[in-house]
Amino acid sequence: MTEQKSLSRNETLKAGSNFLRGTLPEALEQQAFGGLTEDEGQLVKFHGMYIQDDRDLRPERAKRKLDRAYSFMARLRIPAGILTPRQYLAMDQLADTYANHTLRLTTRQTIQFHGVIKANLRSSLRAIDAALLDSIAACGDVNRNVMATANPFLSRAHTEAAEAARALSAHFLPRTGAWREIFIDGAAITPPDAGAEPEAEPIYGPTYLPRKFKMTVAVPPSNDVDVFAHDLSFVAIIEQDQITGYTIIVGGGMGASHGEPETYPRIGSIIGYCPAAQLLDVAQAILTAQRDFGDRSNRKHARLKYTIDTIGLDEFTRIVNERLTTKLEPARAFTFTNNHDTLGWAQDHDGLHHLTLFIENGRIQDTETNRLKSALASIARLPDFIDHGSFIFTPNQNIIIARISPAQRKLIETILADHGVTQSASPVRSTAMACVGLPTCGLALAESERYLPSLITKLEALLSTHGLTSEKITIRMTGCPNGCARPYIAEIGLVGRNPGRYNLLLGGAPDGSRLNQPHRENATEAEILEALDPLFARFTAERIAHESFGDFCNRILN
Ligand code: SRM
Ligand code: SF4
Repeated sequence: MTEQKSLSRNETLKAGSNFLRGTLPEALEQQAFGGLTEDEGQLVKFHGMYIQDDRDLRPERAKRKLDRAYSFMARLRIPAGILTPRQYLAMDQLADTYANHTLRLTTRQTIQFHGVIKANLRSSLRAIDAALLDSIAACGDVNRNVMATANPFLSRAHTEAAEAARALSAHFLPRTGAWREIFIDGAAITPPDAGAEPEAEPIYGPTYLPRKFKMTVAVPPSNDVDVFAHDLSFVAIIEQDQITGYTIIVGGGMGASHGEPETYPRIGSIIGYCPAAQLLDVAQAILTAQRDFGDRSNRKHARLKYTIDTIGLDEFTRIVNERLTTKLEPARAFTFTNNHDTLGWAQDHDGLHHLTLFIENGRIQDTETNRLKSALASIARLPDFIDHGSFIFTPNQNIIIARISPAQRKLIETILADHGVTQSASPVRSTAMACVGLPTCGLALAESERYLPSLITKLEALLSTHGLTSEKITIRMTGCPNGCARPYIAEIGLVGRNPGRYNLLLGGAPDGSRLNQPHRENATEAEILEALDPLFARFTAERIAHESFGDFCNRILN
């Protein structure tokens, strides 16, 4: 007899929430309290928002017996990361009017706003809606923002990949009207008319998925989306610049908890190939298999990676095939060269120019010396560009200013230079990523975004002493083991353990296809540099031709 486990609290919450409404409408009316209850905090995620507080202010406020300094983080849903300049300008404006004057590009090709107080939440969402954007399903137990290899304008295959990402996003969008009702219309929720069609979620059902679900579409040879880190990835198989089908990867995931070996990062497994026309059917078969077989009793064991490891990859593939009219074919081969962005200028077949601009850890803001936010807004407003250009967010937290006419290329360079925006980061800095971490992330154990730049400066100096200045080594840092900057597939991964201390992991592949391995635990900055110094020396002396640092570490340490 199989053991009957009790459902996790979130399952009961979802089931009783009237399709994700719960008490959110009432909560938004209560302005005296800037936060939400625990249950409301869980539900609001499905609508793309998190309740947070400024952790820098916690000690002082606690001393003064004040509530935490609550505010919301709002995350947009932007499949394939593409905005028009007008949409970008609306979001730039929103950051100033309702948020903390910054836009935060994420590792999933979208934007987050931080510091939105409850009184401004509806106005912010209405500004997002007016720009024909939304935050539906940007968080929560649903299909999240779908990524595609950046820049649909580079080739026909790239365009098709972005279209595939949009189709997947639309197909798996929750059908509940809760987002519009609560945040846009702001109407009090009334019970449905007796005669009205009852609301339904045809794909998800009333309890949605056991946990978040993430999809990507990749166009080789770029693995910028990191196909092996997500629940479901489609790798384009291309013939004559057209996507004919996809090799399918399932069960990747990064999240883990310190000291809990039953939680772990996992590299996705290849399970087959499907023709391009079968994309949505295959995605639905896989997502619904996870819906039906995922663990709904333990949220720490509820991602697809655990479902697959529990029932076995062959059995999972059998379940998926059972749900398809045409079975998966054997996987087709693909090759990735790297998982980072190629910064700088590129030209497309129409003679238009594209600038991939490095944004350190994805934070778009103005500082005294670098007025990046103003520069991007000025570029967005340029005549002609405003009507024909695009902004594309990359999975590596950078931005592509796309479809620039040859006449405007020089002008854009001048605008950037006049605003102090440098385009020359060192190789190691330009491929590095840090998650948000402190002060907004409630789960951070150590600094991340605010600290990585200064550590990179020290690593640049160290690399220079070993003659490795031009070496591209992927470094990714997170403030906790949840893995938001995908650190477990970096050549050098740094995972926050305690304030000022990180686990150092080494040996990821430069194309993102291999997990790195623990090298030092709970290390201070000095210990991290001390551990890397002799390895850089050995790398210089002992590397095999063209060997990357990640491959070298994997060879000598494991
Ligand atoms: Fe993440 C939770 C930020 C990409 C794995 N992530 C969070 C929260 C919402 C903290 C929370 O739950 O209270 C963070 C908000 C911080 C803040 O103040 O903004 C947060 N995650 C981010 C972003 C903004 C990091 C960044 O610097 O770009 C990324 C937003 C992506 C997006 O636009 O949707 C982000 N998170 C990721 C990724 C990478 C990816 O998706 O490609 C991962 C690893 C891949 C994966 O899912 O396995 C990731 N985030 C997590 C987890 C661990 C999930 C797990 O399976 O254990 C959590 C914690 C959780 O869900 O319980 C988490
Ligand atoms: Fe927060 Fe941890 Fe994600 Fe960083 S990795 S944003 S600290 S949850």
